Amino acid sequence: MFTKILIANRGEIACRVMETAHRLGVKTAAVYSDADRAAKHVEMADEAVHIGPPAPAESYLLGDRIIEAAKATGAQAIHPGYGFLSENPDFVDAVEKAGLVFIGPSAKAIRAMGLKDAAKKLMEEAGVPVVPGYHGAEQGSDHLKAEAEKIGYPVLIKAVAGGGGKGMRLVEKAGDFLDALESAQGEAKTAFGNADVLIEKYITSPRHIEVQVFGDGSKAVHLFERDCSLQRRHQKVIEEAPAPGMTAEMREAMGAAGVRAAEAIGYSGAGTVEFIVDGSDGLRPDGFWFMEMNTRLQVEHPVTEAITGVDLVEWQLRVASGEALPKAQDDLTIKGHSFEARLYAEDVPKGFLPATGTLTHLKFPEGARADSGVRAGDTISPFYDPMIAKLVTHGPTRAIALAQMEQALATTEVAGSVTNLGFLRALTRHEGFKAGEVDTGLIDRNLETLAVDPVPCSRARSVAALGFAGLDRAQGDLAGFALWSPVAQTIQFRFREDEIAARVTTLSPTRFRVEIDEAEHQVERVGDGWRVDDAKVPARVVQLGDAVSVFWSNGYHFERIDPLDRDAHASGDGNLIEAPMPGLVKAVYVKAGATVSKGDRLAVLEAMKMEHALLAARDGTVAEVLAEAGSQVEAGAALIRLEDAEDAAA
Ligand code: MV4
Repeated sequence: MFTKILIANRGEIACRVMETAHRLGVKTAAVYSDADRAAKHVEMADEAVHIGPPAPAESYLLGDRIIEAAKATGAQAIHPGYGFLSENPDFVDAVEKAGLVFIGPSAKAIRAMGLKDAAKKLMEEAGVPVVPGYHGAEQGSDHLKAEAEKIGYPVLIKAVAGGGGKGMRLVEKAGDFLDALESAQGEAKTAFGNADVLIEKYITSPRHIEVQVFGDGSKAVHLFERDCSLQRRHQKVIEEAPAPGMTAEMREAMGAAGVRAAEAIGYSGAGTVEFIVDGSDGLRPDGFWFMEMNTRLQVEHPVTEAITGVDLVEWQLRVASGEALPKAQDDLTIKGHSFEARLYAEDVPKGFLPATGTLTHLKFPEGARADSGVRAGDTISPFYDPMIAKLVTHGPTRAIALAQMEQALATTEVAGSVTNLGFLRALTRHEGFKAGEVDTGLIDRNLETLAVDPVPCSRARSVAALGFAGLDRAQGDLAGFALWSPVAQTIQFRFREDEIAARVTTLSPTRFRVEIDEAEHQVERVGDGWRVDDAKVPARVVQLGDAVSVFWSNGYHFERIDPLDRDAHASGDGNLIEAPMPGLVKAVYVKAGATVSKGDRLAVLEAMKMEHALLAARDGTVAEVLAEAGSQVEAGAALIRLEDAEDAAA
């Protein structure tokens, strides 16, 4: 076994790898960017090396820097995690050239799976079922069209260098083929520098089922399947293992195909063979086809760990250091069912916009595994994936594991950023999902009901009012005396745009009457919990500065209204141009003193791979430019301040 490894990654996966390394007595070295100086993965590591500015291209993607860091710390091996350099064969070559071990497959195995057409051909030769279609070298449009004809419409055109749906076009009929081909080739050329495509029969109701494999460089075993069909725009949302509806026969066939795929390329370490499955008519042993192989440890590996009892990172370290595969196929069995939900800082009602913010309060549930790279007080920055945690449950049956997940989500507490918790919880309550009817279209078909953020009822608002009044916890003896008299106070606060006024009357040190909106509630503090109108309720109050969060199945976040501040708030006259989302300021077109008219372009923000023009909301004069081109800004950051032309003149 290694004595020290370097983890070429950040966030939850860096922490996950270190946890196992430390358990095995292996020392760890972390790398970090400027944005991660105080990050959890740096704190957890035995030592840490600074590698550059926040942008991944200047830090976590700098292979040579990272190899230098490994040598400087005396690490013998590098664990790449997922993303960043994990599937870069040139990095693997460089690691080995430096005399270090890459904890993962060979560069050759990664290259073999890099291009879809070559991978498909290889898999076909290895006896792995592939989607019927054309994946040859001849790329003339007439030839491709004839091949599409042979396959039969509808067909799917895919970029051979593609991934994640890029360069993919669905063609329903022959008349649309040439236009779709041209557009797919154009996108592929721009995105990957390679315009080649392949053509496949279109599977109309696909499920995504993947097989976890593990190789020693010649032999491989599989650790059964995961179902990752609950996706949105190719982003996985909830994964599970095993796959609902899987039969013993089909599992046997898919597992064997996964092992053949891994052995065909001399695979070493943890890998995943992705299959597309036709879910239109139940699962059949002849109804699955190879899509691609991911030559890394995947985000969703914990569900496999839960049902097999195997620590996949432990296996990675043992096999990379020269040990044999820890278990034979016959020694691997499935126990129970597991779900993973990906908790993100994102604004679901605004179209799943990535969010940023400082997590002023963070509490993970009991009874679930939480893999996280952040702690309370940490910031979700715009530089990296905004994942807060992966929550994983494991129960004896699918229904129990899903109920555990619903409970885990209902008792997860996050303040300081919007999250997808409500969306995840709505999914766990969806009848179709509960019945195991998973497919890749489920989320889009139900988006309207899944993506609404719940609004707190007057009972939750009453509890919030007590939080603002400081009555959510026991008062000191002296204060307690004063509160015995039935004093009343009025408290004003806000839920988003909604202004709330509550009248709180203290009936005893622990009992209150709250008049709020059109309602009146009796609220009583009982130990750490609450009774509202004589029913015990699972509410928790967290007060942070001028904010109160009530966690009651969902998290509701309220702000105090400062009466002195009201006027400033009320005058929303468009004086301040703010960043509508986190992003990069691409250009600023005005200087202080400039006269602008309503609708003028003042600046451009690049976010989510698109450019957003920021316009003047009214006529005026630029009082202040607060951002410069090239700077990274958070949502809500003030960029430009306007003032009335008269004010400026005065
Ligand atoms: C397909 C398909 C239907 N038929 N191939 C999407 C991403 C890329 N890895 C492959 N993808 C698909 N390939 C054929 N022949 C449907 C998809 C697809 C999909 C696949 C898995 C999970 C989610 C998906 C969402 C939309 C489309």
